[in-house]
Formats: sequence, structure tokens, C-alpha cells
Amino acid sequence: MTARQGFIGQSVVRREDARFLTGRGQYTDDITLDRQTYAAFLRSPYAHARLKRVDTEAARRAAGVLGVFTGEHFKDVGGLPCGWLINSIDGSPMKEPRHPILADGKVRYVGDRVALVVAETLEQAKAAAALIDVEYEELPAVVDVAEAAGAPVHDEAPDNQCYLWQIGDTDGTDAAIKSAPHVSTLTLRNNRLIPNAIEPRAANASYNPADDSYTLYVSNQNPHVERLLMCAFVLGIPEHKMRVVAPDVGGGFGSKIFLYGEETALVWASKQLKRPIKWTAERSESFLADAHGRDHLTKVELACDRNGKFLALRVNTTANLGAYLSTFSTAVPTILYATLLAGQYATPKISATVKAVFTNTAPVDAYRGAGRPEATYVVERIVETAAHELGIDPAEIRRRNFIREFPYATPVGLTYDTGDYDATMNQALALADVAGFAQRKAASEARGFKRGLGYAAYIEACGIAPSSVAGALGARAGLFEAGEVRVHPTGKVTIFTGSHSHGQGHETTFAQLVADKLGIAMDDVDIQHGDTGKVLFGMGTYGSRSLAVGGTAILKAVDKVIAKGRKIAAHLMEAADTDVVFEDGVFKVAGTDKAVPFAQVALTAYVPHNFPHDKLEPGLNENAFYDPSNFTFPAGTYICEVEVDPATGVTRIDRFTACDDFGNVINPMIVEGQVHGGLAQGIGQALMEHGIYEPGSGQLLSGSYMDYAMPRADDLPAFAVQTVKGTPCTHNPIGAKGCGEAGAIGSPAAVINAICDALKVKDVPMPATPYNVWRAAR
Ligand code: MCN
Repeated sequence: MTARQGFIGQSVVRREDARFLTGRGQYTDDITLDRQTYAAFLRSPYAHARLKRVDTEAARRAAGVLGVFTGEHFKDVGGLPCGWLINSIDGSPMKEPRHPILADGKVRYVGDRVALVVAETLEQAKAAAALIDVEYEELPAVVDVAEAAGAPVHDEAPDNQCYLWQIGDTDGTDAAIKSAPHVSTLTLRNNRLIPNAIEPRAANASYNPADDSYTLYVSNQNPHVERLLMCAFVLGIPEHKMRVVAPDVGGGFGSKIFLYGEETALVWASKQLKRPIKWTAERSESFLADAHGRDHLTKVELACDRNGKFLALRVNTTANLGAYLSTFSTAVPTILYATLLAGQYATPKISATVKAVFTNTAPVDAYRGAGRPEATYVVERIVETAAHELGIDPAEIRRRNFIREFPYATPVGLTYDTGDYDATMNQALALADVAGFAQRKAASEARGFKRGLGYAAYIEACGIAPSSVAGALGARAGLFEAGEVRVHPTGKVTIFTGSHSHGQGHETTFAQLVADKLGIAMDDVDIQHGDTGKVLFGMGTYGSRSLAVGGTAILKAVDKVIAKGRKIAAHLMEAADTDVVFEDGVFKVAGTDKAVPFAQVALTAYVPHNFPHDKLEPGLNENAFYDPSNFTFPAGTYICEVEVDPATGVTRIDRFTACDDFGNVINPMIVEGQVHGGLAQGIGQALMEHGIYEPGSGQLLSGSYMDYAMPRADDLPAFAVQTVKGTPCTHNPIGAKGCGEAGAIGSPAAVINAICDALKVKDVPMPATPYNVWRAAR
């Protein structure tokens, strides 16, 4: 691509792929430092036990061992913080038990960290960990969200309740449901998921005695937040004495935005040993000890009139938070979930009650979609149920209830700025060839199969988040983003962004954005991210916020560059600043043929005797912080068509159609790829993925790829994915809405709705494994 060609809306090939496809990516585990040592963690084999004795003597004396550390060493160190305070209905703050770096007197889930061993080699560290003699006194364990009222996980929460929270008009909703002509009811489980990024979590921590500073390489999505939390809340290290680098990261899907005990222990121990320490999770450790996702039990009731007009929605959810509060865990089943329960519909009354409980399972936190897939599942399952019960076409009942006037303030706290739900619905109906469904169904039936069609019309709030809104709702940090534009004397540009790319293609799309705005070649723009030593600040990547929030911060800094450039150009052209315009990479005096290109202005900025430096500083380097005024609200309609074999319960997805409104799109190919990835995850949740703990023992039964079924290419159809000519977001200058999670949010409900339609049953438990489907068919 050359300069002066617009880059917005172009499917530019991902520039980062050149290094990934040729094996030149630089992941945390690829980094080996001088005098490197290796760590292994001893983990609890019990779901709940008292640590009666932890004898590390033999491990200490084992070959190559440099240090063995237990909870005793961390007694005076802070616990891992939770970033979001939720208050219960009665005003009391959530229960916030200590989340120790290494187990402190008790272990509370299988995989809980008991000890850290550091040795010259990984093999020596693992061998020594096996020599630690631990006497456990087993305690009763609770794992199931429905039975959490059992044995207390923490003394601070004897009933295992972290909080009981509510949103919406409870009395009004109750009254509307009581007097409604029709009420549909469902009890739904949102199955527990275990994130499976290709690159497991990894960290390499080193301490420099020369200046009492630390460097942490870590597979992480938000290095500045990692640094802030670890320094300020846990280890008490001055923030400027710690550099956190998140180099290439092989996927995160939310599971790498949290501060974990492993990397925190490594940083602390690196000072004790004055050697760099590396740890990379084995896959079985990832299963046990990465934060899991979802795990809700919900009763939902939707009241309608006889024409299918929605009158009220009442939702009662119990959410499993696991054994400890992970960094954003408390916000997921509340702020990110219940506020989305209006969906695309003008339901006048909505109320939601959320009880969050502790169990003896791995902590549960944000995972692609975080709260919004759960909300969409609840809303879109009950809407489809109501349609079937009332004998109204599922597309039609949705149309009868769509919000059509914007801005629209929902009864659960959000204000949608813009949207056109008919547009995505209509396009999806056409693309999925719903008109031809009856014929395909007859053909399936002739072969002994059942065919079904399921819809989901999702909405999500992303671009997280307006700090004022988040703060009012309990966030303990702002959620803005920062960007810096460094224009070099030759007119080449380096961008430093607080967003972190770990598969989303920012190095390409952010370069498109900047090259387009400055009218320069994409090759002249370099994108840097993921290093607190380079980037001024950053809140990182999650909640599909990077383009809408991070991209806007960059554009604001570019605007400042252009503003200063205009002054320099005015001097060069002997014109007034106010007469100079910037178009297609050139500063011009309006109405004349006087013009200077961007690169000439850049050079002039660094040769100060060429412009009035008494009025203007030399250099061309600007930064900006951007705090959005609202979320962005991408939305779409997904249609799934399945063929079910009633004899075996095997479901085959024959067609999957996704039509989304992401506002203005920078790179359609990358956006389509993002939707594909999300669909694979959402369909995986719907059909096969399930994190299961055994009741009683609390063992993770699905702790490997033998038992935890990840979707594979042959489980998925060729997706039909289209973005509509969208409704641009009204409050960011790009007009963009987030796209990174949509596929995972909209798809589970569409799949389960399709299976229910095929079998003509009210519900099939998720995941719809052959066994669950076969049982439902009977
Ligand atoms: N984009 C665009 N036009 C739009 C919206 C986005 O061109 N209207 C582009 C963006 O410029 C960016 C990409 O699409 O290159 C995704 O942008 P955005 O929706 O802003 O999402 P983020 O970059 O903030 O990514 C976060 C999102 C989340 S929350 C999860 S979880 C997730 C996801 O991205 N995790 C991923 N996609 C992932 N993809 C990979 N490969 N790996 C992960 O871990």
C-alpha cells in the first residue's frame, strides 16, 4: 500500500504474521536470562484441607536447589487484590477473604499453590518439589454452585456468600409478572469453561541489586495494571523500580488480565536469590490454576402479553466465584452481566438478583465475553422459549420488541447510543436462507434426522469503560487508555499504546488508523506495546476496548501532532496558523497552492532554528489519555441450523450465520477473523466444553485434553459472517464498536435454541453433548 490511499476499511494483511509464521515470535518462555534459574510449584491434591505440616527439609537439600518457599515466607506480604468492590443489597461490602500468594494454613482448591521451589534446572525444581512432605487434614469440600451453602471455604463467609446484589425495579417487575397473561420460565446452567490459550501462562522475574529494581517478563494482557497491583497492593515495591514486559502473547481471552500468585511469588523470590527465575505453566497446571469462566445457575422468567410484547423480565442468578476473589471476578456476574439483561428489547421492567458464592474450585473470572455471554444466554433462551409457547415466529417476536429509538436508557443502568437491530436481523435471515429451511428440514427428516433453527440477537457493552460509570459501580481503578505519538525527524512515526495485542492484530489496525490520519505510508508507522519501560501508561486489553478506547487515545495524540505541525507549517509558508489545513499528508494554506508535506514539517520540528522556537518547543512528540463517555454497543443476529441424530444425540452444525454491527470497521478481514474465533469458542461452550469438579472430592475431572473437549475444525461448519453497514458509535471519533468478543457472546444461545427447535423440547442442558441431547430427545 502506498501513501494517500485511505487505509480505513481495507483488509490489510496482518503485518505481525510475518514473524509468527516464520517462528520469530518472542514469547516469555523464549526469553532466557544470564544465570537463569527455574521454578516449580507444589500444588494441593486436595480441594480443601488444613496444612498441618509442610516439611521442606529434603527439598532444600536436593541437587541444584536454590530456594524453597512456603506460605510462611509470605505472611507479611499483602494478598492478591480484587479490583472491583460490590456491595450487597443491605449495603454491606462483599466478603473479601485474603487471597494468599502461597497457601497460608489451608488449601482451598485442587491446584492451590503450597510451595515454590527454585533450582538450577527445571527438572531439579520439579524433583525437589516432589520431596516436600506435606501433612494435610482433609476438610469437606463444596464445588457445585447450587450446593455452595455447605462447608465454609473461608471463616469470613460462614455461608459461603460473597455478596447478594440486585439491580432494576424489583417491586415493579414482581407486580408486572404477577398480572401478566403469559409467563415463560427456565432454569439454566451456564457451564464452567476453562480458558485454553495456546501459550500457557509464563513469567521470568529478575532483580537487579545495582539499583534495587526488578524486571518481569510475563504472558499478560495489561502489564501496567499487573505492575500497579503487584507493587502497590502486594509487594510494596516502588512502581518506578519495576518494569513489566508482556512480549508476544499467544492468546489470553481474559485469563491473562489478572494478577496471579505465581508471577508475584517469582518477583519476590528473585530478590531473595538474586537470580532470574522462570516458570512456564504445564498444560495440566493451566487447567487447574488459570482462572476459569462462567459457572452460573439462573432462574429466568419473562412476562408477555398475548401478542408477545415483553412486559417484564426477572432473573435470579447464583454465580460461582471459586475459592478466592480473582482480580475482576466480582464485576463479572454483576456489572458485566446483569446490566446486559435488556438485550435488544424495550422490556419495561427488569430486575436481577445475583448471589455470588465461594466454592473449593479454581477462581472464576472474566473469560471472552465475561458476563455478556451469560446474559445473552439467559435473554435469548427465554425469548425463544416464549416465542414457541406463544406460537409466534422467533424472529417476529424479537422484531415486536426491538428497541428502535436511540439513545435508549435500559431499566438496568446502560444507555445504548445507537443501533439498528432490524438491519442485522434482516441480513441474517437472508444470508441463512431461512426461507429454504422447511425444505432442508423435510430432507433431513426423510433421512431420520431432526433439523432445527435457532436465533440469538445479542447486544454487548464493550469499550470498557467510562471511568466515572465504572467508579460509581465499584471499580477501584479508572479504565481510560493512553497513547503516545513519536514523530521522528524523517517523518517516520512510532506509536506507543497502552493496549496489548495478543492475537487481535493491533500492529496492523492501529498502523492503518495512524497512516490514514497522517496521510503517510503504513510502513512509516511502527506500533509498540506491552512494556512499562516504553509505554507511558496503559489499562490493557479486555472488554473489546482496544480500538474504541486505545485507538481513540492514539488519535487524540495524533491530533496534537497535527495541531503543532500546523504552526510549524504556517511559519514555513509565511501564513497564519488559522489558514493552514492538513489534508492527505500535506499542510496547505487554504485557497492557495502553498503546501509542505508532513515529513518536511517533522524535520523542521527537530531543526529549531528554522522556526520561531521562542514560541514553540522543538520536537514532535505528543501523548494523550482518553476516557470514553460511554460503552460501545455492538449488536447482531446469529442463526444456527443444526441436524441432530436422535438415535445417538450427535449434533452437527450445518450452517452458522453471524451478522454484526460493529459501527465503522478498520480492517474487515481482521474483524471477520475475530468473529470466527469467538464463534469457535461459543460453539465449543454450547456443544462440548465443560469444566467439571467431582462432588465430594473436589477433583477436577476435566483436567486435560482427554476430558475437556476443545472444539476442532471438523466440529465447525464454514461460517457465514457479515458485518452490516453499521450504525457508527456516536462518542468515539472512529465510530467503531468492539468486535473481539461478539462471536462468543451470541453463539451459545443460537446453538441451544436450534437443538431445542430440532427436538421440540423446552431445554437441553449446556453443553449439549450427545448424552445430554439423547436424554432430552427422550
Ligand atoms: N477492529 C476493527 N474495526 C472495528 C472493531 C475492531 O477493525 N469496528 C479491529 C481492531 O482494530 C483490532 C481487532 O479488530 O485489531 C479487535 O478489536 P477490539 O474489538 O477493539 O478488541 P480488542 O483488541 O480490545 O481485543 C480484546 C478482545 C477480547 S476482550 C478477547 S477475550 C479476545 C479477543 O479480543 N481475546 C483474544 N480476541 C482474541 N483474539 C486472539 N487471537 N486471542 C485472544 O486472546
